Amino acid sequence: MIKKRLRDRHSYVAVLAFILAGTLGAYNADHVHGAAYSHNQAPIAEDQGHEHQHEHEHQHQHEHDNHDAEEGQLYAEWSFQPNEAAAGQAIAIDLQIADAEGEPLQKFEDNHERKLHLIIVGEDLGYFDHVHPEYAGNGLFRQYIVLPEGGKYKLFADFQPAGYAHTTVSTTLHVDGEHKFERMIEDQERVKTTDKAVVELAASALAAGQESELAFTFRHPRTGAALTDLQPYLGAIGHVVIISEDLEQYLHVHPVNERGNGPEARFVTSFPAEGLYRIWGQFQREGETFIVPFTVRVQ
Ligand SMILES: [Cu+2]
Repeated sequence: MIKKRLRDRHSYVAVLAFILAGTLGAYNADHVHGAAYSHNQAPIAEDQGHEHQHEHEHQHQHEHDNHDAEEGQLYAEWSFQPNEAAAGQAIAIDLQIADAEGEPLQKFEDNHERKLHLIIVGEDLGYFDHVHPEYAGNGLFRQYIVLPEGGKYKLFADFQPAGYAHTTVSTTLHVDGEHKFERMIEDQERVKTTDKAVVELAASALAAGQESELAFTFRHPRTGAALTDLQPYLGAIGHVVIISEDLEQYLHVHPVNERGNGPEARFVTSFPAEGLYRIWGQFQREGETFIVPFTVRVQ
């Protein structure tokens, strides 16, 4: 068993990969090339993104959870079918979550209308997807995905079992197929255009360890008028996911002004280390969600 530690602000939660006896047969060592065994390498990202929001809204609950989590250990096992994943083919992702004794956890708190958020990114952070696996009961979440290209992907799942701290686990998935790696470059202009909105990002204090505010402003793609018709997506004006170029840092941030409709959505977070980061903002308008990626350098 491989043991890694999750560092939360108030607590340490050990996350261990555990292997269900019944699934051992599926993970033949000859197939390590595929997705198998990626549950053995589950580095845990610090879970800073949620904290700001919780500080404002759920402080008592959060402290209580952290207290409980001090004794709490989680086991998280990822598995994939088929073992040798290929571009363009359906892949079943299972994530089994259990307690320190290996008993499946039963109850998960809703966080922004979902029990578990799964983010899938390509190694060069070009590909991004945000999905919500179905809870099958007994601590098991399942998601089917089709990845368009080959290469290395990183998966981050964040969730909060009842009585535990908010937790992020991650793994790596290798997919057969062609892919051209494109190195990220910092945006010179922080303006992105989609068919739903022109989105401008203003970021203050892009310095490691400091509180940074990310303010997104929305204008109509044709008229340029300030938009005030953003719709709530998963219970908030928007959702922001931030991942470092080295894929080590994962932040899932919720807005300061949860209930707004535009023209601005503000988020507060803290980048844990310097370097390049990609920031994806997800918003909804006219019944459709849209995603805007930005690349910033943190000093
Ligand atoms: Cu989500």
